[in-house]
Amino acid sequence: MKKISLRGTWQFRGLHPTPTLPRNRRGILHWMQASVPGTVHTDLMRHHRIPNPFHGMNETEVKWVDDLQWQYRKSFEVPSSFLEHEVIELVAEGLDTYATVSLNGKELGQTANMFMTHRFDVKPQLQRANTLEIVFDSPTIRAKQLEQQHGHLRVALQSHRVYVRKAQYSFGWDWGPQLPTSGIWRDISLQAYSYARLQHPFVKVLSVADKEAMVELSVEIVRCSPTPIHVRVSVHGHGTSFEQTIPVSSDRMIVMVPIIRPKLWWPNGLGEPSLYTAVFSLLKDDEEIDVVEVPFGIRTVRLVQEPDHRGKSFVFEINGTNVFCKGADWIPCDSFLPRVSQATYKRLLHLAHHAHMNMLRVWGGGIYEHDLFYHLCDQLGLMVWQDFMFACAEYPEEPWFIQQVTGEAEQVLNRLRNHPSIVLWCGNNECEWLFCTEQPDKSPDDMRGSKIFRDILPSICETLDGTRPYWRSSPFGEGFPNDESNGNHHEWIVWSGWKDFTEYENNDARFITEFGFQAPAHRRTMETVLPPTEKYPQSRSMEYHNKQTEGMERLVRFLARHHNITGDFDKFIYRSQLVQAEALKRGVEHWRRRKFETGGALFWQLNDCWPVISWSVIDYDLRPKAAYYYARRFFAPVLLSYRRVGTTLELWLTNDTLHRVAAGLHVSFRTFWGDVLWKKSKRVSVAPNTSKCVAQFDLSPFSHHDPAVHYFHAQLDHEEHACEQRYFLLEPKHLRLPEPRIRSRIHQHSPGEILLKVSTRHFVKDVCLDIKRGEAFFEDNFFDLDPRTSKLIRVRSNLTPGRFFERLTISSLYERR
Ligand code: BMA
Repeated sequence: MKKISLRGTWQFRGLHPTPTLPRNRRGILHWMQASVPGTVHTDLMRHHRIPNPFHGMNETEVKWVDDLQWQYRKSFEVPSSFLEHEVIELVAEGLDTYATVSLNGKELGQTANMFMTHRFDVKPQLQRANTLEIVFDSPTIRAKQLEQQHGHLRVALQSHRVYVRKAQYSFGWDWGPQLPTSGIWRDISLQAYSYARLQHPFVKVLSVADKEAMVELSVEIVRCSPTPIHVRVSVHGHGTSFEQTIPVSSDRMIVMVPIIRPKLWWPNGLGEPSLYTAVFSLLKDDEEIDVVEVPFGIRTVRLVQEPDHRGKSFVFEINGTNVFCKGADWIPCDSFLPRVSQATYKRLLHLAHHAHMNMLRVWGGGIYEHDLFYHLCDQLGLMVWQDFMFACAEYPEEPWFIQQVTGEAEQVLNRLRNHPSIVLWCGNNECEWLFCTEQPDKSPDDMRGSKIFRDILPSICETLDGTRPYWRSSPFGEGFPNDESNGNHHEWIVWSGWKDFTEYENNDARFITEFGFQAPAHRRTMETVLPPTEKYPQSRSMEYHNKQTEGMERLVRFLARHHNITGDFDKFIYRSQLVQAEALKRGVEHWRRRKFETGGALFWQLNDCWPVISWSVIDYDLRPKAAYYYARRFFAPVLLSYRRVGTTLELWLTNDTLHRVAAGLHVSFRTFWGDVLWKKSKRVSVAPNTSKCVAQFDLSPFSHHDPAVHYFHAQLDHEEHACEQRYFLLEPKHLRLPEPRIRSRIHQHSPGEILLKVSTRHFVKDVCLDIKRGEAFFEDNFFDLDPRTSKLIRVRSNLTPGRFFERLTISSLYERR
């Protein structure tokens, strides 16, 4: 197969001015240079025809953009040899969304689904010199027309969005701006072949045992001539080397391949995510005319739902082992998708891996992610809970819509089913839950669109995959969709329902796919979008960068509950981040103690699509918030945690490893100045993959000590999984912390890496390392330091040690009284 890329420089212009087009913007009706893949908004920004919509409140000023029609065109030449192929197609991997595609003045077709790849036959039209033209209709106007025609459905946020097969968050979400884009958002090329091409390769693992795994390899052959051809199939990796060549006699070819002593794919923390490679080659007289390479993994997945005293369990079993799922929800990385770089995917997923996560949920209001996302998840052992792209609404059931959804789902399955990381297909985000909350007397089946999630999607998953479970919605279960006794659960009483995070400890749900707490982005990230006079907590622009109704009010309420309120910008950000961090910690520690009564805890949300105050733990500029570093500790394979029951303090040890953990546990009661008033040590031991209470003691004897200056400290002495945990008797705002005297020095350095040593005389809480300018990634941060201790922190930075040290700032929680 031959390919000519059509990426790069195009031209674009607006068509048919609408009343909303500002007078001084009429210049956009003339041709300008465009960049493909791209969006209208990013092209307009490059020409200074719109301001950066992320900045200040500019979002409101670019509203006219999505009311217009936009025309894109590219002129190009193709070599005559290319024209000789029997089949020539234009392959658009992503058109956002309502596009009319024409080549040399002849219409090739129209599209209405940004999630699909579109192929157009261009053989009759293609010449040496060509002009390709794509006109995009306004997604907003088209959607509103459809809504008028077919009726208003129950929808959270903008109701017309459900009529468009377009990323739903682009119409605005409670963490994202309203920027419905248009454009050629993924790759576009001409593809030509003679004889045949390959499509839809599938490596299906049929059985797995220690001695042998049986794998079925199949591929479809699209033929355009009867010339004899062959397919060569090979499999490599971990000592396996298989190859077979067979003549093509039908449009689908299947080979069974036994893999001896298979190296299994394991989630992060439980083993290596081993991968094999399958290669399918199409041969005509020994010449390779097409080839596809498929990395794959060998693993089993089962969603265990067994009746028990409380309802039904909800546990992922991978390779026969129950796995407690730890991770977060994933949203699109930008409002303008084509500018998300490979580096961004790598960075975010490596951060998730570094924080001991083993599962991410690709949330249904975004996109089916790029191949790179899934490849990285495969390589890093990050399991993926994959939603189909429907969120918080009823959806149309008209045949034209069902047809769109069917085509889309088939493509998704064909593209993604080879990834071992994907462990579950899920129908949608919160559709049934919202429906049943608003109408308690109705069942999920009464919801418009329910047949998509109940019948259509599961049957496509079964036909085209059949190797992993399908789940109707997140959340879903028997009875009420968000029931705690069975199925999965979203916990939003806390935060959105105004309840404080202590409430998590009363939630005994079986698998948590969402719960969360907001915090602002890093100061420097926020500053990129705040006008110079608005760098204070409650400025208009700052509040504008929180898309939840009463988001700022909640931030202030929970800040006041745990910390001293402050109008200082830095302190406000720092302390709100600490509240978020503590909130997630409380939730996860509780659910991990319940392992496997609860089968997993994924917090809302990992990342952001613009600089914002949101539930994310890594901001738009990829700077981790305090909660990220807390996550790295509360997701660690071995976790110590406290549980307070009346006046008893329990210490729990949660062991996610597949080995018994036996170690010394040392607990003490001390002052912030280092005096130890009481201590106790004992040997504790926890069986593999379990959690248990390993110590408990009565708090009453300690009650005569000043709670503002004393704390409990527990430490597990273990070679590989040492960990510690502190218990404070008061909220942070009421602690009387000593004035910090933190010392730091560079312990060691090598190119790109600095080892920083920080030490303290007195107790310091939530030490925050930062730099004023440039970039540095601190492998650990937002940690406590006990009196007379020090800590080594690895820092990745390209700054020279001198520069780094000059710019280093160290703060901690302390208020002069
Ligand atoms: C859930 C999610 C999202 C939302 C988040 C925060 O409802 O599924 O729709 O952004 O909570 O409110």
